[in-house]
Amino acid sequence: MLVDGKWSNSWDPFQKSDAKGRFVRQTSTFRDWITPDGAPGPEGQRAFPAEAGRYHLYVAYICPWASRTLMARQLKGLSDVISVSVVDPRLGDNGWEFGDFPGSSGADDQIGARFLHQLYSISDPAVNGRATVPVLWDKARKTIVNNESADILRIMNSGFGDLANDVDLRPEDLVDQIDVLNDAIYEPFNNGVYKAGFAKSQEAHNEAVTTVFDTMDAMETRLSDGRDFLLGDRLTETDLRAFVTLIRFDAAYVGLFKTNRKRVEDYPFLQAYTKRVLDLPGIRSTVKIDHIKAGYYSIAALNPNGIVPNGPDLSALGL
Ligand SMILES: N[C@@H](CCC(=O)N[C@@H](CS)C(=O)NCC(=O)O)C(=O)O
Repeated sequence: MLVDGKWSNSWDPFQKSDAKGRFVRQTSTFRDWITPDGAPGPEGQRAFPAEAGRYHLYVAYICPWASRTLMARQLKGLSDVISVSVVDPRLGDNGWEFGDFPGSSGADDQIGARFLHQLYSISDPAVNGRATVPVLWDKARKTIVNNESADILRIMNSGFGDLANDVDLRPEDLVDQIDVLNDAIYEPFNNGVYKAGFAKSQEAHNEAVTTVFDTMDAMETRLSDGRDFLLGDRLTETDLRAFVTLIRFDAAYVGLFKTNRKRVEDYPFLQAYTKRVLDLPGIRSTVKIDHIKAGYYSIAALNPNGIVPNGPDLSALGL
């Protein structure tokens, strides 16, 4: 992690945990915004103007949070407006690295960084904390705009004006429902699988696994009335949030994080929903199962010998 802008090799590979052994995720550091004309963001955030070719997104295909920003970039028609770099899927002693794993982008073409943390310390020479993906980078000012995927999703949804299409992932009339359901999914499910996997006590693991499957059961029930998406017939940011965890579940979490009471494949409505979202235009390009497996199974704290399972068979999803 970064301490006063310097990379420290002694970062805790087991992630942070609280007194009861529960996994704790750190909060994001860079929270500026992008708006069509550079006027402040929706909550008064400092903002920079939308311009084609000015912003760059750093992602890892293994990371659900990075992947949801990649999905929004596709769905909003921003793939020619915002360029992308993909880091190697394996998180090493130096954090995320620009390397030559098949499907990664190779050398960094913005500042010639070897490691992602260099982008953080160039942006803030006194930065503290982990160097996480996704990162939304401003090529003009050579600095990070934002490293919080929830913000980046909203920036892409409404910050690029005419440079983006008019798909609305956060329609005004659904905002309240979106926020309620986002909360019902984030902690118990998106983060819940990590809490299950990185738990340092049986009690913390059991607690997390229960919230994971309670949330999956609730989503299955919600979808069983035949609706296409979680909030009805319109795709919203809530679907992107659910999808990124669902698509990793059988391939990685069931094995590595031990969330093996059931697989997504065992839930008929959730499985069909996962495929429906996967089949939306552009979305398959954001899902790389080889990166997901290589990345998660390289977490030495959970898998010391680094063995990557051969399966599972994901052909029902066309993967
Ligand atoms: N709040 C961040 C969390 C992102 C995050 O935790 N990314 C993970 C990968 S999934 C990461 O980069 N971890 C590197 C590390 O912890 O050192 C967001 O949603 O954008």
